[in-house]
Amino acid sequence: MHLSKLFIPILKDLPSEAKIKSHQLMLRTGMIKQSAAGIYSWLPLGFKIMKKIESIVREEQNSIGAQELLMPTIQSSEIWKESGRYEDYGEEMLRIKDRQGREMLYGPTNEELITDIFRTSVKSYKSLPQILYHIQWKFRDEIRPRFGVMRCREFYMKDAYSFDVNDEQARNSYNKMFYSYIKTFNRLGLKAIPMAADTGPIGGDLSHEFIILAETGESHIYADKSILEINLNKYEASDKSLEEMRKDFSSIYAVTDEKFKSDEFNKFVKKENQLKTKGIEVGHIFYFSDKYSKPLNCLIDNKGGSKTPVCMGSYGIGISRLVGATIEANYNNEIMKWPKSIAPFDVVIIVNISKNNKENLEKAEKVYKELKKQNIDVLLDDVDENMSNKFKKHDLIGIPYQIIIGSKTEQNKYEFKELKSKIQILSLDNIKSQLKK
Ligand code: P5A
Repeated sequence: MHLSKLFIPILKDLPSEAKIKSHQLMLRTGMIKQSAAGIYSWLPLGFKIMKKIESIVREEQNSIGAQELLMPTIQSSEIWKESGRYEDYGEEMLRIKDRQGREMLYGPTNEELITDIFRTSVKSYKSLPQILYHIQWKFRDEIRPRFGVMRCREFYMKDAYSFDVNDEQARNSYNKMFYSYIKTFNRLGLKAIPMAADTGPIGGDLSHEFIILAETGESHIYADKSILEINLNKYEASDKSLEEMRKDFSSIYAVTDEKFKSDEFNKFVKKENQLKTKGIEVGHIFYFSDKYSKPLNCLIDNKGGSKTPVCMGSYGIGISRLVGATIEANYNNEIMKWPKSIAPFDVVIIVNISKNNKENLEKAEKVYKELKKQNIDVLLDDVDENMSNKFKKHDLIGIPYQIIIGSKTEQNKYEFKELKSKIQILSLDNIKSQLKK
């Protein structure tokens, strides 16, 4: 890609409506554009990053055997009346009437709809366990949408639903998802802490929020630092080992402000181990057994021949929120550096073309072609602009590696830099192998 041809509407000034750094950066680098309060268009740069996050989430869901499907955004109110949540959900639910006067809604979540799909198809314990998921837009008419994509009204979520024959197996599904969440966030370059949580309008008695540390987060968190040290490699994929893992996490003090009591904190956590900071909820998982299957009559034949409501859990990841959360975790001192797994490009060639320097541009095009041949996703900054502006701009766009082609470069050597580190002078082969690594 050539930057001169890309649709990246960069803003010169800090947008005044944005209060936190992720919101500022996303507007400045043209990742999103607000279309109404809490509703955004995703422009090419932001969209590309969100899609990369989505693919990692999808790969990890598939790897635990979850099956992808796609449910619509608009739902009928009937099933919500069956579950009893139509009234309970209150003003956060966007209610719509179609031309026949039927009550519809823009789904804030999909427990009812997936239960309806499941109840008409699966009848026997023999086909369980199953996990189904989709990645789809949700709408919640938040009273105060703010902080850009962090708390918006329309947002993109991965939501999965597990179906099991009994409580014990349902807890195994819960643990499997718990494990896969920690792995997913690691791959996104984030350290997420699972914390026991309240269940709110989703319901149930077992629930964890996955929170990443960030000063600008909306949740206050209180934890024992040792929770950051738990090594996942210790655990195997067996039910027993995953139960152990969840217990190990749960045995270490980690709560958000809803559950915080200072006397308990001081009793259970040594002074030097106390971690008091803020965080962002990027995922939330729930086990609620028959809360939906019972009223919606989603029954399965169990081994003994009788019918029982299927045991269910639901598991969410805020994919659009993760774009902002990753920025909060990685943007410091006017420099953003995307984790390599989700960076918008692998590397940018920054070329000095002031005074119409044709020689530099030709050199840059050659390097560009070489890297493309190696399947490296490269951006060529061929915009006619002075170098100091270019550097400032790329500090914000956050592509993790830069090749700088300016007056200083000697024959067949290039300035190569990883963001936030020193420049190296390297041959193109050397650069290629570093990027490949
Ligand atoms: C779990 C999946 C649920 O909705 N039902 C299906 C359950 N859980 S949740 O905690 O309410 O949401 C899951 C994740 O979605 C993100 N999220 C949001 N992102 C941006 N703006 C919002 N207004 C918003 N609300 C929820 C969060 O990451 C949350 O963990």
